[in-house]
Amino acid sequence: MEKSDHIWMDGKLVPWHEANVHVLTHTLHYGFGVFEGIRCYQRADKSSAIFRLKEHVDRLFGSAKILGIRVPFTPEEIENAILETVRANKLEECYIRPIIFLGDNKMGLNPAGVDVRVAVAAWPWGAYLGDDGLNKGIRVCLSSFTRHHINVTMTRAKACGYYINSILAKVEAVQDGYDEAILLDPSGFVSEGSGENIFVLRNGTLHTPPLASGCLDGITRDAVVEICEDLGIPVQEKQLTRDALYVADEIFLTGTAAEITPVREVDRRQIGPGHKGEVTDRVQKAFFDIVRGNCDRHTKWLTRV
Ligand code: PPE
Repeated sequence: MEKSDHIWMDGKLVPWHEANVHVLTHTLHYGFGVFEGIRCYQRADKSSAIFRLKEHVDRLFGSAKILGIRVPFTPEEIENAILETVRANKLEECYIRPIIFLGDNKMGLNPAGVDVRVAVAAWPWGAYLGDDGLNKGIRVCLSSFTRHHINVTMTRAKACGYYINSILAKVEAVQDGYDEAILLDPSGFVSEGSGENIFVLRNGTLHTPPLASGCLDGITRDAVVEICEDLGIPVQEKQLTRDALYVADEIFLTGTAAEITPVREVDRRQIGPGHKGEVTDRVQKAFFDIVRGNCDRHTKWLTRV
């Protein structure tokens, strides 16, 4: 990864190499922490803006609330910490990773009395599934791993430990020669990718699984729903079966890291034209026009650095 100069830790910026924790850090042992992934884009006028900063900070605090973690900062303080981190590192475009984790002053499953700590890192991160993936589409498989049940973990939270499931699915997919994994929910309906929500086009309508499938309440997913309203593309939340993916006209994945990534193949079956479809292309263009400032729609989604 491309390093930057400073990381914000517990209230102040420290040099990248000094942003360390003790080996008995509670979250390192049990995965009980929450995090976010946010992107900052350089705009046409050369300024930089963070995409949906407030929504990401809201979800971060929501995740902490779900897990019962009391954050020793206000959402405004964390928003400012994020802006300060991007500015201090002089990054025009970057990926931002805020994390709330439990410290090292007490071990054991009951987190009562353990220090709650917060860090914000930012570094340059290009296309998550490759430039080719973004332009031509990726190859995915249905995972042998099942996405979390909504009442085993609570899937509205973006919690550290939940990602064991995503990592297992991702590693299996890559080892089997695919770019990404799609996970089914415990009832066998499509949920999402290892780190992306999914949209499926069939006969002119885009479908995306409901949150009850255990997928993350994706902020890019939400943006796509609004973008499609602008474009006049109907979107419906719908339970989708595995074979609905096979006969889809187009499929794309959405996420902060993955942005809008077309899917050209599922389980060795070509999807639609076998490259980025027309609707996917329209949604992707509209998304990049908004984040890169080539249009004046949805400027409320952008926070100037
Ligand atoms: N589902 C999962 C499981 C997920 O991790 C993400 C984001 C999404 C959906 C899309 O959500 P949103 O970013 O709000 O549109 N995954 C983050 C972590 C990726 C990583 O490899 O780390 C991200 O995209 O930042």
